[in-house]
Amino acid sequence: MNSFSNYYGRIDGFPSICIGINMRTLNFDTVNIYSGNLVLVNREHPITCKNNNYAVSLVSVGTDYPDILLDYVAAKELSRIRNVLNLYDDIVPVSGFRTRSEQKRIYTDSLQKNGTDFTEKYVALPDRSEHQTGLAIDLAENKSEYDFIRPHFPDIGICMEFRKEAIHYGFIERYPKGKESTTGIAHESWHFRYVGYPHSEIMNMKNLTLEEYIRYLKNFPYKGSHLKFFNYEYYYEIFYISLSQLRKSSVIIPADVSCQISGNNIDGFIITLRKLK
Ligand code: DAL
Ligand code: ZN
Repeated sequence: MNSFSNYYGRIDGFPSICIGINMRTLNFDTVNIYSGNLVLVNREHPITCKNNNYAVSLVSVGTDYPDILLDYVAAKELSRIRNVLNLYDDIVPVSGFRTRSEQKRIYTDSLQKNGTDFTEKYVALPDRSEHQTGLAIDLAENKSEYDFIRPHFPDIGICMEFRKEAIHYGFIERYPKGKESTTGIAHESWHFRYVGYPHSEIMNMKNLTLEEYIRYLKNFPYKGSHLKFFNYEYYYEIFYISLSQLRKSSVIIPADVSCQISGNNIDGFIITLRKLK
């Protein structure tokens, strides 16, 4: 298995990659605050979407599962994990993208079948489910029947290998044990969320849920010190800019770095810069 986690870390002395001569200005469309890998979707922060469905580029997670859809980048990274671990049918996808009406049906059915306590713990309300973003996938160990709401995905064997490897490809276990009061959802060992790299790595190192990470990133504003990270290949620099700050100033970055912008679905954007070492 390819593991290079020993090379990861924060680098405090490393010069900012925002120092440069050739610069470019980033353009923001404020409606994009509701989309991107790092959108926080939970009880307090529902999805904002048009026509009842969230705008996302979906593909199936594999030819064997034409009905299970995921955001195309998340699907690509998922298939890279499956290749690296030589996963064939050991782990199977159970549920990916859901429309609002699918989420509503799952919620209502569960209320009838399992009652309120169970449903509130394990099923998000319509528009409060990150399955509607196409960035979440439920997986099961391939052992005969599986439960749709709580698939079996244990902390041992191939499932544990997947859990560890997924971090290197932008996925996090979204509802960890011990963080139920932060996420508002019970421990779900089977639910993975694509947040992108290196965010998955940083969240794992710092033991942060998405709720906590989105708050943490506010310590790294555009006009302040940025969050720095590297691996064997790239330097990364991450910062946050609020909508109100964006109205007052534009964001200027070096011309020679690659850049990803994600809304946080609350009040601003997270910018991730990447440069070859
Ligand atoms: N099971 C997760 C919380 C959902 O329904 O989105
Ligand atoms: Zn799920």
